[in-house]
Amino acid sequence: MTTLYTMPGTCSLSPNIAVAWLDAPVEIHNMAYGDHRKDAYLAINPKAQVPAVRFADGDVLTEAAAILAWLGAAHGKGNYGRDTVIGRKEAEALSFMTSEVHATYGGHFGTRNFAETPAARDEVKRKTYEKLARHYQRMNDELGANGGEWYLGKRSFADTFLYVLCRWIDQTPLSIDAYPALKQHRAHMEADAGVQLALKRQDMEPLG
Ligand SMILES: N[C@@H](CCC(=O)N[C@@H](CS)C(=O)NCC(=O)O)C(=O)O
Repeated sequence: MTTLYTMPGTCSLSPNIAVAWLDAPVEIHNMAYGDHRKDAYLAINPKAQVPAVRFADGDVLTEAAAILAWLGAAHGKGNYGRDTVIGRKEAEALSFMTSEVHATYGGHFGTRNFAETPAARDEVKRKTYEKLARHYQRMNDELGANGGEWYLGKRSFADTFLYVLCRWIDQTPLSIDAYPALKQHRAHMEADAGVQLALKRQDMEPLG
């Protein structure tokens, strides 16, 4: 059996939604927060991060964008080919969301990794939220320009990662209210049966 490892609240929700959308034969193993640092999981992913996929032969795939690319290729029934405009744009959007926006969240979730004194940490946070605001504005504008329903104008895995980012904003001083297209997208995602199933499998609730 192929297994996707997740933890509540984390970006692993993105491939979890993709599994639900594709009805892919992938078991969801939702760990309690902290289990990712225990030996059993470190043997699977020594980076101590989710998501990770373990295949029946023991091979392991990590990194959300790579897992989504594999899911589309293996289980997308021809709808997730990269050699199409949407396929190329999806790869671009997922790289941006994971390597730029998610990485910027390091200054919020892991401020201590960037500065030692309380004053320096405050500065890191201030700069982090300034940068995140620019990222959210960019994504809001992109979504709006593409019609407002799906990030790329048509449903893609970019929507699954965008939803994660639009949940995390509530943990920052920024507000989803400042980004009307993103706010509408978040509500739209929460009305989706696949998203609801993934949330349940990951022991999470819609934000409403
Ligand atoms: N570059 C990785 C980042 C994965 C990552 O940062 N995962 C977070 C959850 S969103 C994690 O597992 N953090 C471990 C922790 O909180 O200690 C990816 O895109 O998959």
